[in-house]
Amino acid sequence: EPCLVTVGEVLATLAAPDPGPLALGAGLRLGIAGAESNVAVGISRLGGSATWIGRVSDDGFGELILRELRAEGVTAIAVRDPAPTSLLVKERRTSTRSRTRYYRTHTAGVRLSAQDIPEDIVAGAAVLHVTGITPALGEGPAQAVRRAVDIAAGAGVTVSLDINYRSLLWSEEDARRTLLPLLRRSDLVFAGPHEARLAVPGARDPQELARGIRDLGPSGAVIKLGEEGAYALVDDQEYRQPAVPVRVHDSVGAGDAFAAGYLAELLAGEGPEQRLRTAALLGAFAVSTTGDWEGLPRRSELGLLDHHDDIVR
Ligand code: KDG
Repeated sequence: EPCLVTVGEVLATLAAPDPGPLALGAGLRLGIAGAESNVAVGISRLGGSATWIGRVSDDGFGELILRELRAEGVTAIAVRDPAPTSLLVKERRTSTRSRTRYYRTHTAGVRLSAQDIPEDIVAGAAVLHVTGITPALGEGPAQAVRRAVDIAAGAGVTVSLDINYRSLLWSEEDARRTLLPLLRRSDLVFAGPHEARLAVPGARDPQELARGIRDLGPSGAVIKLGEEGAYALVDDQEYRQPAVPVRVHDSVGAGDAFAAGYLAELLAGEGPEQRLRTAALLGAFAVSTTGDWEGLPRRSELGLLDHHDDIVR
């Protein structure tokens, strides 16, 4: 069975369910999230096979992470580490404005190193998916991602990169310097327009951005345009995918969901049109539900957003 392998960090999330300042003693809901594990869960929900590689603390949050991944059918190849789990705190400052903060120094996930990457697992995958978040976590995680890409490229495994720029983690200059060499060795790149401009500074529109990425090496470039859908250039063919209209509830995780939909269909042997349709649907599920991955659909639920009535009876 074709499998996707991904490398990254899973964090424990502490999210305020109600709007208002944390300083007033908000209640916090405990969960887990991570760009790469979000993708793995999305693929697994759609019936695909996904393996996540990373470091997991031996604390209670680490146990939660392993239980959740197992419950979602994701194979976790976890190096256990005595350091604590990283935290992502989500404050809902007002009903429409959220603020996030990372507590991510000296934690297990950021101690990931190149030795943690099992060669046989990566070389045996159909797709290796990485994001620009993990290389931002430090030299060890950056080397781990480079090692995974080295193994995959050497074994003819399709390499997928979501640029996923996080300004809280590093500067655009540092991101460009670290991610460009990875991008050049990728087969497929996902990026928003701003992220794509890190690699193709002069480009003005999605077409130019995608062509610019293609000219750096990848045969597939998918530019995510939010409410305007997506523009893709795959093997020199252009594709335009409209977004699925939904009421936005929590937009975090939309990009990961989009990548999961695209990659699940790639694993299933579908062409770019079907990949982009499922990608747009998963993005819509992610933004119209709470949490990064919790609301993602099973295959049998993909038609749910086609219903025009609010309640399916
Ligand atoms: O893409 C969503 C991620 O931002 C979130 O799950 C946490 O991986 C994460 C990060 O480092 O921002």
